[in-house]
This record gives sequence, structure tokens and C-alpha cells, in this order.
Amino acid sequence: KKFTIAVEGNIGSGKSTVLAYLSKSSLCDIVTEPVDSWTNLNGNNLLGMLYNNPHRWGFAFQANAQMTLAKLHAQQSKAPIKVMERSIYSTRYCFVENLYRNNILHNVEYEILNDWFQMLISNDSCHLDLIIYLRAKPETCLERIKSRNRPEEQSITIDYLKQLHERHEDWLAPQIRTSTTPVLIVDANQTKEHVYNTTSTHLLTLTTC
Ligand code: DTP
Repeated sequence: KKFTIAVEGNIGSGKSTVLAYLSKSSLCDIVTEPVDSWTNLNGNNLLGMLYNNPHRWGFAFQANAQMTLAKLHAQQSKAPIKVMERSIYSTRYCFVENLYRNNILHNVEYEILNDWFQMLISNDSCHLDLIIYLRAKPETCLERIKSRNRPEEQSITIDYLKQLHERHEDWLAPQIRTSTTPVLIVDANQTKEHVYNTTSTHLLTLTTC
């Protein structure tokens, strides 16, 4: 059997680091998030445009994000485990939801994105067997974002990270979660080594049982 896994967590929680590590294993095929295509869409930096003017660009950004992620869900993997960086689900349940709750997306825009989302996930290719949730304090995420210094992310505030943290929690935290997919929670405030070890031990069990 082949497995599809998504690595999820707030901005700066360390998803790319885990993926870089898992990419060394022959068990895993890594599918990275299309951030590069978001910073250069026919010469336009859509990610930068979103951060500068979310009211204007929120809908376009999310429509594009859902579509690019749906395409990545449809990609076949050769290795037994396909590991995705984020998924169409975090776009919907974290980012779209957050823009809507802040009145940045209009009702109508929210409905349209939701309709597209429902249609896209009705395809079997969007199925996930497991979500690995890198759960980190918003303060930890902010420190990491500052130290990597991506130009588009200069305007990220602790409030924004706290909001996104709550959206991840509503979706993935034990007791309250709305997700029906199994979730492995990894404490991402801890060292990289802790995160690697927990993740890879779990993946190994998954493929051997
Ligand atoms: P990590 O630090 O965990 O490796 P990352 O590289 O920050 O992860 P993210 O997926 O959290 O990767 O986000 C990359 C950038 O894109 C970040 O500025 C947040 C933004 N982003 C991603 N998806 C969306 C979305 N659907 N809506 C708005 N912004 C988004």
C-alpha cells in the first residue's frame, strides 16, 4: 500500500526542515509547496501582493493556492510514502478561514472558494492517510521567520501567527479537532532532532505494519 502524508503547521514551524530531512529516505517522495510559483506568477509576486494588500489579493491568492495544491495532490509518487508540504486542507481551514473571519474575504468570495474546495476534494487524489502537525508556539515561529528574513514576510505580526495557530488548533488539536484524518502531533518547539526522530519513527511503523 502507498501512503500520502501532509506536513502541516504554522508559518515558521519548521516544515521545510523536516521535509529536507525526509527527502534523504528512499521511502519518501517529497512534494514541496509551490511558494516559488507564488512569488513568480508570470512575473508577479502574488505572495508579496497578498501581504501588501490582502483585501485586493486574498481571493486571487487562495483560488490559485487551492488549484496548485490540488494539482500536487494528483501527482503520483514512486516511493511508498508521498509527503506533501501543506495541503489543500490547510489552505481552506487555516488561511481562507482566517481571511474570512477578519472580514478580508467577502461572503461571496468565501462561498466561491468553498465550492471549488468541495469539488476539488471530492476527487480521491486529495485523500490523506496522515497529517503530521508541527505544533509550535507562535513566539517560536516568529523568531524563526525573523531569522530567515524572507522579504514578503517582513509584515508578519505575532497577532497574525496567533490567529493562524488557532485555526490549526481548531482543525487538528485533540478533543476539538474537526479533521477526520489521523493526526500525529509533534512538539515543534523542541530541537530539530526531536522533530526528525518522532516523525521518522512514526513513518517507519506506518510502512511496516
Ligand atoms: P516552515 O517555516 O514551517 O518550513 P514555511 O516555509 O513558512 O514553513 P508556509 O507554508 O508556512 O511555509 O508558508 C510559506 C509562505 O506562504 C508564508 O509566508 C505563508 C504563505 N502562505 C502559504 N499558504 C498560504 C495561504 N493559503 N494563504 C496565505 N498565505 C499563505
